Amino acid sequence: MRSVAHKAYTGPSGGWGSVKSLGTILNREGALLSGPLVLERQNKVDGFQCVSCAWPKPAKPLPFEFCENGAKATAWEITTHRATPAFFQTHTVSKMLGWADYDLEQAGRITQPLRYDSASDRYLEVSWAEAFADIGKRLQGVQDREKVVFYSSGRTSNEASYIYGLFARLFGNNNLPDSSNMCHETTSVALPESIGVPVGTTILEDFAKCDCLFFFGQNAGSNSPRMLHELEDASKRGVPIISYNPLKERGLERFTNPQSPAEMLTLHETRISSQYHQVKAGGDLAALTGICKRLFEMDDEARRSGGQPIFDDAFIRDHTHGFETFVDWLRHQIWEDLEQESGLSRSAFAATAAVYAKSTAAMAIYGMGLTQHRAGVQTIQMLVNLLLLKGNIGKEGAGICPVRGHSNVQGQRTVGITEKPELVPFDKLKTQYGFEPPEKTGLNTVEVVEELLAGKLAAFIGLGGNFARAIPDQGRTDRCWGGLDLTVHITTKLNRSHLLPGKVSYILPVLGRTEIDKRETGPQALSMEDSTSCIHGSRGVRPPAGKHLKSEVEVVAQIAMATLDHNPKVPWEGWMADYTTIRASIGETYPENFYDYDRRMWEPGGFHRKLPARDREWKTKTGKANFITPKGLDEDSDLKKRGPDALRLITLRSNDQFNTTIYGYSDRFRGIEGTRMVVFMNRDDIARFGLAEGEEITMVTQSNDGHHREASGFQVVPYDIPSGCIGAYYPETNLLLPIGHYAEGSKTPAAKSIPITIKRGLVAA
Ligand SMILES: Nc1nc2c(c(=O)[nH]1)N[C@H]1C(S)=C(S)[C@@H](COP(=O)(O)OP(=O)(O)OC[C@H]3O[C@@H](n4cnc5c(=O)[nH]c(N)nc54)[C@H](O)[C@@H]3O)O[C@H]1N2
Ligand SMILES: Nc1nc2c(c(=O)[nH]1)N[C@H]1C(S)=C(S)[C@@H](COP(=O)(O)OP(=O)(O)OC[C@H]3O[C@@H](n4cnc5c(=O)[nH]c(N)nc54)[C@H](O)[C@@H]3O)O[C@H]1N2
Ligand SMILES: [Mo]
Repeated sequence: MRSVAHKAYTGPSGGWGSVKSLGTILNREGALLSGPLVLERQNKVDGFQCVSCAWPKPAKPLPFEFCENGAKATAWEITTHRATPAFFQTHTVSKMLGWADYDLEQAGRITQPLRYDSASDRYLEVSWAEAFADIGKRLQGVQDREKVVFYSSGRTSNEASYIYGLFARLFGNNNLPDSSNMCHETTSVALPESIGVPVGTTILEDFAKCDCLFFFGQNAGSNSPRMLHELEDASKRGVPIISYNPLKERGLERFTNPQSPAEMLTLHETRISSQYHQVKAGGDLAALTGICKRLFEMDDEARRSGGQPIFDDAFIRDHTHGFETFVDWLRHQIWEDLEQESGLSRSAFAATAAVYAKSTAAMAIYGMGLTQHRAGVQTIQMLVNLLLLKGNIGKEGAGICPVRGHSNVQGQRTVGITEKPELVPFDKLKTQYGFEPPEKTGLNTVEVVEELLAGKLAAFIGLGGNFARAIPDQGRTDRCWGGLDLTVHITTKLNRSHLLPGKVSYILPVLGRTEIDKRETGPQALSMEDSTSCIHGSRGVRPPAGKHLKSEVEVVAQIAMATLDHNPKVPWEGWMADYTTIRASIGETYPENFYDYDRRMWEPGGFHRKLPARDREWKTKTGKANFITPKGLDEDSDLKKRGPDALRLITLRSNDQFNTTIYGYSDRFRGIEGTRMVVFMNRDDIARFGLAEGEEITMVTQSNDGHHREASGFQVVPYDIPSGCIGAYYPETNLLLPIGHYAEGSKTPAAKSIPITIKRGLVAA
């Protein structure tokens, strides 16, 4: 076992630590030796879009427009390590199932298509032609078309996503779950009800114009580090940045710009947050209620004393609905309840309200700390309520800013990857392709897992991602994959999902986004949409990692052709030969957003998709922006019934991973080196349970669905986290997350509030 080394990190985010960490991975992956270093082409017009997060790429990029983690993601893809057929000859699947996630991906880029051979328990080389023909034949043979799942992870381009969604519908279902179901689906459900759009309303330029920033449950320092430049600029302008987060995250505290020689040499640090409130996990709904309630008091006092009202009366009158009901509900909330639920004092709400009251343009940024809770939808809607009180939607420098995860997760949704048929213009698909798309709502991620557990699925196709490792109840589901007739993984590197084969199983290796994708008509470009609804072109610049690799577009098209009856209206061959024709087809399906697509995607900074809420056009049922009054304040009322020993587990990312891809064992900002098997605990809780620092504990999930879930071997690390909350890394904790524990309304797994108890040692009672 790796030993824990916990030493509090005193440096800033960015800075020399960032340079050192990057050097280590570039070296290890051989990225410095394997031809031209491509980092200078990252996030540039005519270069490639970063494969890491979805933070926007500015029109006027820095000389090096990438961050430590974006560069790590590139190094990970351009690695010199290769997982060849000889590698798969050497290692059986059962043996590799025992390997750590890190070791699996360290095998390197997969070079040839592979098919599982159960007799030898190995993946063996197969030809592309054989693979496509067999997959097509087996899919054709599935009588009940509802039993096939077409998963995708949010890295896939708009072009591959569009044809993949169409393939599923031509095949006969809307089973298009995506990583977004585990991520910002809560946003996609909450925002349309509130403001009539499923995505954020801010653009990069708003940062320069805002005078107040809220930061709820997003860890910019690790997960969207390029945002630190915007935050640094805002901080230097004196903009207050108010953070709500149970953990003190270094990126939200202070930053040294690694791209500024002056800052690096003088060790200059910029403070990021001006207020930092360590809210209890799941306590944001109560905290936001407290802030709104205090604002209401202040507004009342101002009006009574003849001062300037705090609320934007004209905006509320002309643009919103539900204000009276909301205010009436606020009046009835009791301060003590709000304090108890949030773990914060009334003075914290007042401090936030005082700053907000004075602001003229405020932005609210948030991430998984809000979406992955049972009350996630209501919490996001409460954050919008706070903005609406002062007219902060559809105004320069203001708005709501969900920080998306994967680099094209938002774009996939825009071009049709969704299980919800009402989000896709079926009338357009009908005329374009001459077929009747299936009307029935497809399965989302949670529902796929439920069907998997019930033994009801026949086939699973994964366009990227690591579904089996990223989902809840990973332990229980591991045993079910073998029951499927077919599993197909379209991928770049080996991961755990590939080691859970169905009766017939394929691994199909594809080009990464950094690589040159040459077709009959020349090198091809792809496109992605960032967190601010800007669509960018992307062109690979490196030679492919192997001569047998195919593009995602080709793999999807070939499987579709092998599976579906010929339809002259669907130009699979043409799409494969020239991706501009896919963009033309996307433009036909979505003319409002994608006209002149091929030209506009190369505009510096990308082109903006139309967002009615930005222009104060409200596409909601009431025709207005809605104040939505929550049903209650509890994240998990059951937890109280479970007694004082029940804790709320937050599952987290380290600074050395991208989701289930583990780059290494160093979480510099949290002072963890050499291991990921740690549990962050408040010192009072450590004392209360009679534990010692470094002691190993077992976590046991508290659930009433009749299944026992436990995980052992987590070493106790004292940490600045509210009592009653503990933190541990994802995906090591996914076997503790029950499939039924998700956000109401969106079914996003509630990975930030798993009710658990702990036991000493390795064995749970
Ligand atoms: N380097 C790197 N970049 C990434 C990723 C990665 O793994 N590595 N993943 C990508 C993906 S897919 C996504 S979705 C994003 C994820 O990026 P984030 O949204 O930042 O996700 P997390 O790291 O899971 O945690 C979010 C933060 O929420 C806080 N938090 C937890 N519970 C609560 C709560 O109840 N209230 C509040 N206010 N805060 C809470 C945690 O302390 C943590 O700081 O990043 C993307 N970018
Ligand atoms: N407990 C807990 N669970 C969570 C979360 C959490 O915070 N806590 N977060 C959730 C979130 S926000 C997300 S987004 C999901 C992530 O779920 P996924 O998106 O399914 O998982 P990733 O780990 O991002 O997928 C990594 C794999 O993608 C493949 N890959 C990489 N690049 C490419 C490429 O260019 N093409 C193809 N075809 N494949 C490629 C590689 O094989 C790599 O192993 O996990 C969710 N699960
Ligand atoms: Mo995500």
